[in-house]
Amino acid sequence: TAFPAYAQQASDANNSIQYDMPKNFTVNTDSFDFIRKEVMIPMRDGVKLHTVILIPKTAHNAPILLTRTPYNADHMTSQAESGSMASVLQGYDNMPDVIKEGGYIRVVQDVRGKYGSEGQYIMNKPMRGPLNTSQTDHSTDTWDTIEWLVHNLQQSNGKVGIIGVSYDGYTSITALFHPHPALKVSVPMNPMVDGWMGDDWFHHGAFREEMLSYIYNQDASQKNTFKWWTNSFDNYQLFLNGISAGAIGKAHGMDQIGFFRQILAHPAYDSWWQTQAMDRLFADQKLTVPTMLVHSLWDQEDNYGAISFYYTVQKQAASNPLLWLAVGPWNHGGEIKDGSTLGPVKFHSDTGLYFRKNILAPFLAHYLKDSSIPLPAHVTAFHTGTNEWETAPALPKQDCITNCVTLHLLAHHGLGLDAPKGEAGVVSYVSDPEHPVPYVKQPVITRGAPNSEWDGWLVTDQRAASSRTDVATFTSDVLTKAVSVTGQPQVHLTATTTGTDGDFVVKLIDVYPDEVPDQREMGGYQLMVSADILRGRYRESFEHPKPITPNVPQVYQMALPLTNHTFLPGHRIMIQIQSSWFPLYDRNPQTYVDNIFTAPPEAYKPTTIGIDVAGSWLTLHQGK
Ligand code: PG9
Repeated sequence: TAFPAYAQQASDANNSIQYDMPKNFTVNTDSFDFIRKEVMIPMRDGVKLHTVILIPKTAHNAPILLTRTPYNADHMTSQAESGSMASVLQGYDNMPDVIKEGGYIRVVQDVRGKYGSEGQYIMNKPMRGPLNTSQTDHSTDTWDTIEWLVHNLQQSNGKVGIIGVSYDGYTSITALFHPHPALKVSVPMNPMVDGWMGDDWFHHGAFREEMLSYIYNQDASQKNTFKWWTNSFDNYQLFLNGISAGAIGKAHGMDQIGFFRQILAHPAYDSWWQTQAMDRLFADQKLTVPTMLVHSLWDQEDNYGAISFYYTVQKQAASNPLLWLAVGPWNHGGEIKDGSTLGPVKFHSDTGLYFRKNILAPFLAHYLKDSSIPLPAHVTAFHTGTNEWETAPALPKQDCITNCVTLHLLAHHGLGLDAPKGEAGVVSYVSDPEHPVPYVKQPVITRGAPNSEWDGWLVTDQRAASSRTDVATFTSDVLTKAVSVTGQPQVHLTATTTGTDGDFVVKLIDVYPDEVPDQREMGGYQLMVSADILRGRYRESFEHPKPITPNVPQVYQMALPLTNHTFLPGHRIMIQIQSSWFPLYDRNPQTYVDNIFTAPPEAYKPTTIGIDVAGSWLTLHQGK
């Protein structure tokens, strides 16, 4: 026979049948430009973590780029049927241009309990402390992994960088707690930092119902075998029919999932959430590893974390020499892709490539390869509207004291840049939970499913909302000169409601001229540049919710996500206010109940909202 060894391996001694599959197939990698290894790295408690290592065949004295992920290390390192490292490393967390050109050894590890790793998965595993009295957390797992890598990869120079988007940005932050000495750099990109305050699970107390499918897929099984199902093509209908997020989760059997049960038990910002918010936890740590945070201006998932973590570290020292920030006009993780456009918005250059080539690559190379390579500026941010990169030694302070731009709401739906001239007035609308304001046009298709608008919804045209009677709009005159703003818009809203609870969504919008000759489809476009939601019961305390007294004016304050934008001459500035953003956020019944996750159908009642314009404004820093 032609292949006696294989034939023997694949046959059964007890009969004459020849089987097809060898016991261990060996890939012929002669023509590959890398060596692939799969190892089970032991942690201090004996649990072994599945780790994929790609080593360029030319590697000698090469640094290591590590990612720790719940998203399948095998899949993330085999994106193409190819023997080229740059081809197999496409996609999530992988910047093949940076990795290949830099000659890095690429290491991707499954976190505990996901895919090939042993142990138990916990969605947001608390760091060791009151909520985790075991001997391990993500920081110890990173430490143990780095210890193994630097002792077992002879081709390495003993220097490790950790990098990743979102969840893997969160694990890059956990690596900064008691870091291994070989960890020379961390790059948390769009990291999940505080799941209650402004990242994946809630924003200021409003629950992100669209994330139920994510929790189901990630947490029902180790290898995401069970996929979220729905009998409604339109999530708007699914979540409307299901009443509360708690009831919908239960109807999907999600009360079997520990993280879902925790969410139901912790609707407010209690110590359970506070003691796992990475920014709060890091407040009493010291940044000892050079770190570059990466933030996207239109991040549909984690538009809070990077900036909040940045300010936490900045508070420890006036200008921290080990802290960098890169901000670009991307969606969640968009910095690793072509960043020339986002939806219909054009930036006139590939901002993703610019970031990787001019900011990320030299930063990594400086600390991992050659300290003579110049470092980028501590803050590099893309300015939208004018479409230019800007650099600065630090971000402006969160609150604006001097050189501020204040946008005042005016009666009759106006918006003024100057202090209102004693103009009092109330703008009212009816918020009906039976007809909540959709966050994208229907049908609302599940995140990740074909034709879902999820990835780009923050740049969708807001005209669909401003034409509704339950969205209050305030619009400036046509601008005769540019208005440049930067920072986190600070919202100060004074409003009444006829209910005892209610949500307030505030959106800052750039209204394009009626005609845009070089891009006609942008004529009159309403581009949201920053927006967020506040659940009214938390207006005085995130930890201790309180009913609203009907018909008595109350102040609602929140900081919106970072913007860095110029409203150009010929454009108008708009603020939209509404009381639902559905089904991105679960509906507020508008009648105070102890736990909205279990609100009964009869609690959902229409209310009339009155915005007191004299007591309502939004403040930003003046931009460059
Ligand atoms: N935004 C996703 C996530 C991060 C952390 C926790 C849960 C979800 C992600 O893209 O990884």
